Amino acid sequence: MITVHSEKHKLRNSKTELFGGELVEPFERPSRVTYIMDRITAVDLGDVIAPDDFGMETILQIHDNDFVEFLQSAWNEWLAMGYNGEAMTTCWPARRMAMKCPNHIDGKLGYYAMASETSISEGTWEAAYASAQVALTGAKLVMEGARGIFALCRPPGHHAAYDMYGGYCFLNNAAIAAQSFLNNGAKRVAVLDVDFHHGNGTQDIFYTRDDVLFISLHGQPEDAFPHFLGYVDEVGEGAGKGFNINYPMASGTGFEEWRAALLDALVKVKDYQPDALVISLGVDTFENDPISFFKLVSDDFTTFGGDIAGANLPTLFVMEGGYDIAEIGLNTVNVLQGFEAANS
Ligand code: SP5
Ligand code: ZN
Repeated sequence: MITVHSEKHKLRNSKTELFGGELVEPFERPSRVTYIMDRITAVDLGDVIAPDDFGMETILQIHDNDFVEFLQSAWNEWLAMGYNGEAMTTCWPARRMAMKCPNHIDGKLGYYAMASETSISEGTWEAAYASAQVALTGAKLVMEGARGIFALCRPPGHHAAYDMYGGYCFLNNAAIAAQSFLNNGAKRVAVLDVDFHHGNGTQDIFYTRDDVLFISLHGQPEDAFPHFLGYVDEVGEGAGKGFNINYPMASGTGFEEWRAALLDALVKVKDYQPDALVISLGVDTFENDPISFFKLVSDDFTTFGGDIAGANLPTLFVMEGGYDIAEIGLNTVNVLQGFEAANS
């Protein structure tokens, strides 16, 4: 399998994440990609290629223009204030407050943030842009006939909504890839999100649309980030009704139960008859993940890669989360190898 990878991910190297009331080194850090690349090389998964540059067009079909401009200017606006730390929000438009974007960077951060753990740092925009180009390049290779492609996106994307960043995400790479399939002739695209966390951003972006089926398997919102979306009764709206499906699961969920949800989801994917399948691939479902509560073991990732291959669809894997850094390479590449073995 070909991997698309950009060195520019390293430009996203924030020093601070708000966790447990402290500023800690972010879980979402550059070495995640180093470990994945090391494993790709070690098992000789296939060629690794740099992305093309497709510009802003598809990004602006998915995201609000003012939001994208905010991402581009936020770091400099923050620096201009003379602050010493990285840019993070301390306020929000909470219930019954005005939904108007303020002028001051402190207000803008609150307006566009869906969570405050994620600092905006120097180079964040450049890395997020490159990550979206990795996804777009992967989509192009699938459209040209590849059965499976790995878009090694970093920073991740599935928490980024039409006009919100957070959860370590800035641009929604999976949504941008799905839109790119549609722009180039696909009639329908399915996005299946297997990251531990609910893909609130992807759900938000496609909630009223019937040309993208969104399905997410995740820790139940009562107990897991992003906490405010991901319930079973969120089924889509208007034309999108019936095209959003959530599988929230409890703390301690192991592979048997998780796989039953996956197989159910894959039946719904097949019934939809999409022209392409995008997998939002997070491996934070792993038993030793430091911020999650599912109990998958490394061999389970191989098994479910094979299950995904069983859908027999042109498939783009888009990297999302996974924070047990020592095992992230093994678990991620196991999915891709499981997919390839089932296809051969
Ligand atoms: C892409 C992705 O996986 N983003 C995840 C962002 C999660 N950020 C908030 C984490 C809060 C975790 N609290 C867990 C407590 C564990 N004891
Ligand atoms: Zn996650």
